[in-house]
Amino acid sequence: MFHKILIANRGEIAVRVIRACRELGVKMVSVYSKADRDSLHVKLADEAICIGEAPSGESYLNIPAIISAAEIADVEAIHPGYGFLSENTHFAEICESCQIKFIGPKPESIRLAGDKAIARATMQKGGIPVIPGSKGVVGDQEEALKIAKKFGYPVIIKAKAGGGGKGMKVAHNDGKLVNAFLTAQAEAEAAFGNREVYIEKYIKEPRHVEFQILADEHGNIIHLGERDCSIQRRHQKLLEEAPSTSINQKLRRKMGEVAVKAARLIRYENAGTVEFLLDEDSNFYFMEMNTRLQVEHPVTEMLTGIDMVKEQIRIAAGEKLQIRQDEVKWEGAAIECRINAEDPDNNFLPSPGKIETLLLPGGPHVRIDSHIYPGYVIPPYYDSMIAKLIVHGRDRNDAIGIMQRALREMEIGPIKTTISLHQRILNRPRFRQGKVTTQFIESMLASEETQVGKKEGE
Ligand code: MV4
Repeated sequence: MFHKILIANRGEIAVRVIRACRELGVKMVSVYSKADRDSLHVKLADEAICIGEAPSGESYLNIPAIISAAEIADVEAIHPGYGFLSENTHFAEICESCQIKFIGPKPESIRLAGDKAIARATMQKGGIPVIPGSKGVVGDQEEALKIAKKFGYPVIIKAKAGGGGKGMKVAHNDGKLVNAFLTAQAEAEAAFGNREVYIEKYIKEPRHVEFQILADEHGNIIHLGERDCSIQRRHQKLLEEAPSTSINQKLRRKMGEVAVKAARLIRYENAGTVEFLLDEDSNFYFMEMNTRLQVEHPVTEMLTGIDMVKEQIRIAAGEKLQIRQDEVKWEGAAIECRINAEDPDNNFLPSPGKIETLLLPGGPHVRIDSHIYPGYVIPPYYDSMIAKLIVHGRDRNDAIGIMQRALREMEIGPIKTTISLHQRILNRPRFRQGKVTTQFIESMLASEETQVGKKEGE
């Protein structure tokens, strides 16, 4: 096992990794920007090193500063958390060349998964179901029209270097396609410095079901089941749950096997997630592979009892997986609500500032992963997520009841948060029925607008 590792992140995930290190008896070093001096990840770590100014480009994305900190602190490994440098092939390579273990997959796996068109082609060649569409990059509008004719409208144009929904365009007919195609190329160029795009058949109202993978460096790969992440707004997940209401045990087994096979195809190591789209007829298609620990990993931890961050560190230290696939057991249901410092009643406007009131829920089956404390000032420079509230119940209804109780106990002020939004989600009949698709939030917000309009006599 490692003696000391560096955590190249901030906020709740840095705290989460510190906790795993502490329990493993591994010393840990935090890095922080000048805006994060008073952060919990600075207080809780064995050592902390300032790496730069507040903007993440000068700190949490500053590779020379992070590598210097790693050298000075004499660590053996770096945990990148999620976001920032966690899926940066170049960073993983630099760690390797400095003989610092990157706690994650090999650079080549990050590169293969990061290029969405290559990932798709690799999976298709390996027999993984992918959404019907172009073989690879579509070069011009004539080719785009041909592809659309072949697969039928609607189609979706996606950036090769994209992911997370950036630079996607849907087209419903030939007339709209050309403009959508050119716009997608221009947006891809602006966002990723790469104008290459590919085309797929558009799946209406899909569900987002992702499988958690663990892979050691000895060729053992297992899956820890799925998470349903359909409840998102503008590609930002808000609430995640497991098990998914849209798959049964038979489909779970099938999709799990496919996810493991997908991981094997890119020689995957460490923790990763295989994202699928599920259509109305329960057809599933590979969408993307995320080569990092995800925000919503606690949902899986609650169901399986496996500490995924400890597993990540053990794997990176060269240990073999201790759990076989047939030993993975899922119990009950878990839900995670992301508490963001945003105003859900004002277009999700960020709401940074000082936390004056803080009442956190507790009691049976309630978990909070957070870096906030009374008096903490949420800086305006970073992601607005300030806490994750995770509950575990005997079944889905039980979990919903516990979550409602926990949300009621929770008080954060005077800043605005998404607590009230989650209460609204949990009260929706469609949510109760488990009828969740990626359109859920949009339709909920739209129908609430009409309700308000009626009440106010508009
Ligand atoms: C799609 C799709 C429908 N059809 N691809 C969004 C994020 C990126 N990973 C891919 N995404 C989608 N790809 C086809 N062929 C719908 C989405 C999509 C979506 C997917 C998962 C979760 C939420 C979403 C919200 C809108 C669109």
